[in-house]
Amino acid sequence: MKKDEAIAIIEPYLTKPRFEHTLRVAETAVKLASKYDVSVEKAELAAIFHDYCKYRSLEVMARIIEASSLPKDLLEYHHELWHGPVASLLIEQEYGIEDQDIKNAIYYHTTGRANMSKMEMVVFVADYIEPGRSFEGLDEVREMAEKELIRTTWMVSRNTIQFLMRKKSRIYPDTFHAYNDLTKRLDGGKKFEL
Ligand code: DGI
Ligand code: FE
Ligand code: FE
Repeated sequence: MKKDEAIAIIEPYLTKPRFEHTLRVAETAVKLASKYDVSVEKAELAAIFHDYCKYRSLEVMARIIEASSLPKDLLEYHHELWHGPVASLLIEQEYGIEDQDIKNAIYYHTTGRANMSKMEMVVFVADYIEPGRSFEGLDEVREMAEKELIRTTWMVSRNTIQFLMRKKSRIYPDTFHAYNDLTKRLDGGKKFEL
């Protein structure tokens, strides 16, 4: 699918600020993809669709999760976690997008997971650092994004968990799996770190 076609598909489903966020995530993902040597076209398409289901009704998303192969434990966690997995399913059903790299980048863009691919990291990081964002500690993450993809992804994962814990939110297992796995990849798999 061409970029312009994808943009025309998602626009009616999003608010204006969310649409603009999406375009900035796509631009950021393109830059990261070319820097870190993953397919620019796939990263761009994944970014364009990453929040495709952000504003679907909770009832409809819950029904899709129940009726599909998506993990049912999603329903026990915040509905904010549903839009990525649901979008990865719907883009295949509705537009025939079968590419697993694209689908995984969309699926895991909110939580991350263990063993993230470079494509998954590119979209996960782009969503966090796009120029419209203003999180605490973002300058440090943006600087790192110029240098090291795994360390950058680790910072995003750590910051997200810290933010969620401060809010006393429940944290989905994949969110922790991402952090643990990235920590291991950074420290070379040392076994006895506290
Ligand atoms: O869709 P966006 O707003 O662009 O960004 P997103 O899909 O990365 O994240 C949506 C929200 O989900 C964000 O506030 C962080 C939150 N989140 C990420 N992991 C978890 C989580 N919320 C809960 N409750 N549990 C998680 O594990
Ligand atoms: Fe999202
Ligand atoms: Fe987003």
